[in-house]
Amino acid sequence: MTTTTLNVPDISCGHCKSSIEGAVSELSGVDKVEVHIDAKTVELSFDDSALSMDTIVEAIEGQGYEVAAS
Ligand SMILES: [Cu+2]
Repeated sequence: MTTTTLNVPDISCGHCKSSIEGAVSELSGVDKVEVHIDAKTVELSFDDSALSMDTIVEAIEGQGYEVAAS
């Protein structure tokens, strides 16, 4: 299991939170996804043998949010 936090500067409200959490939680291999609106971060825990970080980033970007380089 891999745990990481992504910076997503465009997160601003509950709608952002639900669209990102919804899209990422649909991916198989995701154990936990939590968007922190104030910090503009996405906290993740996932099975890295089932899922790559790129796939998660693509799911977030697919919702219209850019993931900042960490
Ligand atoms: Cu929003």
